[in-house]
Amino acid sequence: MESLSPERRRAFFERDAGVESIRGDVREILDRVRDEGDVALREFSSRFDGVDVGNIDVAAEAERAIEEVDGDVLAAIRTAIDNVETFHARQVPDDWREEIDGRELGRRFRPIERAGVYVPGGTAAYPSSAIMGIVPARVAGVDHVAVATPPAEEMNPATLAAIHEAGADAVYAVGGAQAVGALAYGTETVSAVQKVVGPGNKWVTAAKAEVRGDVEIDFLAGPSEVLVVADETADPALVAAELVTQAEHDPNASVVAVTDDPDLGAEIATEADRQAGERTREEIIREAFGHDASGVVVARSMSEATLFAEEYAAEHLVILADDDEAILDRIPSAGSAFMGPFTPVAAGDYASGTNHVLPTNGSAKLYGGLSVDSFLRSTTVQRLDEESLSALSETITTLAEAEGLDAHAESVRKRFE
Ligand code: HSO
Ligand code: ZN
Repeated sequence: MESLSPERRRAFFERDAGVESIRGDVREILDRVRDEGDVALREFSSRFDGVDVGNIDVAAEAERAIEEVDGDVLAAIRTAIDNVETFHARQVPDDWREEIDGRELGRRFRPIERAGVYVPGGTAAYPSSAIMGIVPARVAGVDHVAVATPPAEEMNPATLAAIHEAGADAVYAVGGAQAVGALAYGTETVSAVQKVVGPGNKWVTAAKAEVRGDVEIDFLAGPSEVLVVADETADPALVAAELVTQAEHDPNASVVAVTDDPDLGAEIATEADRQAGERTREEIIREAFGHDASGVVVARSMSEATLFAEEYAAEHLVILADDDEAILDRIPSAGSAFMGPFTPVAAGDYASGTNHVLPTNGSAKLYGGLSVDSFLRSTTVQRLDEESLSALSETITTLAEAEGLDAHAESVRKRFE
């Protein structure tokens, strides 16, 4: 990739979608929510969302939305919930106990008790994100699932209906950093949770980074990203469609195609520009295309393209290439992989069953997407008998004495007095 300057490499691989530079402002918002509760939520909703919020608790409105929402939309919501439930039910681990060298050892899984799900709003409505956050929590068995979503004069009935249908226990009209603060610290109306999950814009993402430590979070799921790895067999129109799709989410989205074929690269760029002009959210798409962490990269070989993809660690990895499984094998770091010409990211965004809450900004190097595991903790369990403890006593007492901890050694010896 001779054409990639060091600055461009940094833009791709150290992208942060504007999150770091707003951490200080976000901290101030969070502190005010912690100190002033509902008063601060109302003030921020009026300042940032332009809404004078009546009830912060909108559970009743969510229930009513079932009647108001279009029948087709409600049916699609229910199909998506079913598919997401089926896929996530496969993830529930069984408790186990096994005899290992005479010792009974095992692992037990239990849900956390209280989870908070952020459902984005803003320039688009996100009923699908409600499904992706709430369903895995419920499948895991979380007792209390609270949802926060931005307020509006008229809240989106599809989002509210999805929140209700997916099975939330509490619904609050609050968005942005202040919503994360409310879920993390609690207010008069919002009761605090143990873990805050969900995707969001840079404000929500920066807020999650700030509250991490006070509460658990899933991971940073900021503005959308897609990386398409394409060889000369790829249809440039499909590659471009994937770029345009994630770009329409957010001006801070990062959308990249990498290929070893310079002609294909040029066609993708032309086609993406053409398709952008056909979309209703053209302005957002062009802004996302315009920053340094988006673009078409021409590699010298597919193996170089694959190395680029691994280093990039995309939220969404699309592979449109002859040898797609071999390429995937060489890219351990990706939130979700979309294989072949009939697998648009939109399938996973809405309805195939996989989760669309995925790690961004390269955190796919460390994390997988939201799953049932995100809402579980585990306990190891053991039971030894006289024989199995005796077989280990020498090892334990030797190590205990090497650490200078003779009470540890003695606790073993006592069993055999
Ligand atoms: N692509 C987004 C999820 C989404 N797409 C919601 C459509 N609606 C997550 O990265
Ligand atoms: Zn999407």
